[in-house]
Amino acid sequence: MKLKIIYPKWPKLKNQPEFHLPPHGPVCFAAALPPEVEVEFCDEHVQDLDFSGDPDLIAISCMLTCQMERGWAIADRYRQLGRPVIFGGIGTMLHPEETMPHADSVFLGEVEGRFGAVLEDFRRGRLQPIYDYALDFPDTGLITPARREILDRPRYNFRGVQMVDLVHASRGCRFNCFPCCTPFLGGRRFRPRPIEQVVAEVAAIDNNRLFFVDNSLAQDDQWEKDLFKALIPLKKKWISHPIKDDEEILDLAAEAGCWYVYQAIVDMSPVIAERVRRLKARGIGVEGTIILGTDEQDEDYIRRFVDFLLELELDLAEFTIMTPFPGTPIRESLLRQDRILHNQWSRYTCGETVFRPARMTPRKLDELFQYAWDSFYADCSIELKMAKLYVDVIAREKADGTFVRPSLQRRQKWGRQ
Ligand code: B12
Ligand code: SF4
Repeated sequence: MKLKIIYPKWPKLKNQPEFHLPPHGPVCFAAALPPEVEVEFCDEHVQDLDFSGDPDLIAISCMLTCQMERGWAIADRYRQLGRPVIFGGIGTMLHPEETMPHADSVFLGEVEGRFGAVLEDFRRGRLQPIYDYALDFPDTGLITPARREILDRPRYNFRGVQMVDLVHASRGCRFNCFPCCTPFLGGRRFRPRPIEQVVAEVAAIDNNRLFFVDNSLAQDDQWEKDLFKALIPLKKKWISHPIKDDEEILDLAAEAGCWYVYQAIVDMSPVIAERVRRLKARGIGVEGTIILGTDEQDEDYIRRFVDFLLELELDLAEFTIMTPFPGTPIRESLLRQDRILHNQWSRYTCGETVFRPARMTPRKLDELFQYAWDSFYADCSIELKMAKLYVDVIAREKADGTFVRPSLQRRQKWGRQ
């Protein structure tokens, strides 16, 4: 049986240089397929989608809300060509009713241990319109290493430098932050994978630089310490979402190769400033993720916030506009207050205002968003700041003997001259 997996293109934030990370949902989905399934993959960000060929089933994997409209258009075209289509992934879980008219089947939830039965239904001509496992989470021990070999990996580079490979050590999140749909999707319970399985997967990835896409590693102190201790011998360098702000855990993270973290900067408090200082004191870089447009922010606040961020000496800052995605607490609240301007999903990119802010007009928030990007990078461009992070990691790799020259890396890994 031939299955074609497609990752539709989404609109990128215009303030960031365009680079593409390898998608993680499709390669995890592929890993859960029975071995007899022949898999073809197209990531529209780096490959042209070819509608010819004779796949038996089209599987569309969507992660973002702003990806859905492209996913639906692709599905419509394939169905006109007589090819059946199934949808899955995070975006699909957030937009199931709207997806159903474009699909033969919609799969909601995590796929491990579940997809064999779906394929059996397909073979018998009994594919169900919906498979709803959204609140029924599989045992994380069933997660097998992602099938990264289906990616056209040389295409994931930024100006010749290979991008990080994505991996995850856990699912779910104990917290319920206002702009986030993760607890709605993955549940309010922390679900770690067995550490030995994570370490085996990480060790086998032929890339020294990784991104742990876990929601937040700061969920269970003992697990976090055990994970970092187990990673130390591998000498990998990695990026992650927040880690626990605890002296012992931070020391272990640094020793385990933590390169930089995405740290939400939610206010101008000394607590945040100290947290950033503790990370940087250990050589861990910090990319601040900053949401603009919350109800307490007015124009003056945002301008002072940008000054505060500059004083923090963050390595990078990513500004986004608060966006009421389905499944988030903030959407519920804005809906109750009738403050959502529209549901044109391809505009839900976090790069434009789609709601009525409390203390300014939508247009003013768009202007301040641009002001924040421009001011933060006025003295040093984002490209240069990114390059500095790479210079830093290369220095560390040279120090511990794990550095591979990019040209050599390409020859060794992909057999190209
Ligand atoms: C990795 C990631 C990214 C990467 C994506 C890299 C890439 N090439 O795709 C990067 C860093 C680029 C990214 C960017 C953004 N992201 Co993001 N990201 C994530 C993150 C952390 C992990 C997603 C993931 O890989 N999960 C692990 C995989 C294994 O799970 P999965 O995809 O669900 O796949 C499983 C199943 O769904 C199923 N499955 C998957 N595909 C299919 C297909 C079929 C047919 C079937 C049957 C099953 C199936 O199988 C898998 C195994 O069970 C999530 C948060 C989270 N933890 O989910 C946010 C998340 C998806 N991102 C989010 C957001 C908001 C963004 C941004 C828009 C804003 C921002 N800066 O954060 C930007 C994009 C800005 C822009 N317009 O340019 C939101 C989604 C909001 C939304 N509704 O659109 C999330 C949920 C985080 C949140 N805070 O709420 N992100
Ligand atoms: S923002 Fe991070 S910590 Fe908060 S609910 Fe989302 S995943 Fe969990």
